[in-house]
Amino acid sequence: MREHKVVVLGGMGSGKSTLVRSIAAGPVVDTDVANSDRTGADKASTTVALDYADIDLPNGERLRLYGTPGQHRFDFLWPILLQGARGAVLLIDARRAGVSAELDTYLQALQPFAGTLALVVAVTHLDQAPTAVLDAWSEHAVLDGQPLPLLPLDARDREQGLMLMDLLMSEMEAHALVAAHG
Ligand SMILES: Nc1nc2c(ncn2[C@@H]2O[C@H](COP(=O)(O)OP(=O)(O)OP(=O)(O)O)[C@@H](O)[C@H]2O)c(=O)[nH]1
Ligand SMILES: [Mg+2]
Repeated sequence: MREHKVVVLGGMGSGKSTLVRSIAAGPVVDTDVANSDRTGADKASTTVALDYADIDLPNGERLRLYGTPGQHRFDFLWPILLQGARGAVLLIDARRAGVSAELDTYLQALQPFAGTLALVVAVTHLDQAPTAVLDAWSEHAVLDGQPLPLLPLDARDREQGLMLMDLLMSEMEAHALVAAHG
């Protein structure tokens, strides 16, 4: 069986823990505590170390899925969690002001991983952001000069989560081919 380590990145409240739980549909390790940072995101709990789930996909492959904490004081953790990962999902909350700038910041930070990491951008909370402009944001979804897939996602929806993982795995395969053959 093939195993893939996949990391979920993104700001506070973008839906990282929710996505891990939706896809797992079973036991999940989480480290959520009561959220005292209501300016960061107005929700009851926040992740302080990681989310983790082992997932057997319908296609017979196994995912080791890691969600990162979104609070900036934990930024030091995500390069650690990215070690050995070949795929990552970046969640962007459509309700935030300055989505394009947020994308630029994340992708700049991910630049050192570009050679080994396949990346997909998923925009969440679109139902709560009537003025969202996906096309404009897509133009910012570029890593190492290559356009990245950017798609809408409701992190609560298991089917959408599984489709996202499917897409990520084809990106990982394409990445591996390029790495092997130049
Ligand atoms: N309406 C709506 N709610 C969503 C969507 N995606 C996720 N949510 C909700 O938004 C919240 C996201 O919370 P978490 O999953 O804890 O977010 P997180 O990214 O893990 O946050 P931190 O751990 O604090 O960094 C949950 O209440 C989800 O149910 C969406 O597309 N639409
Ligand atoms: Mg979380």
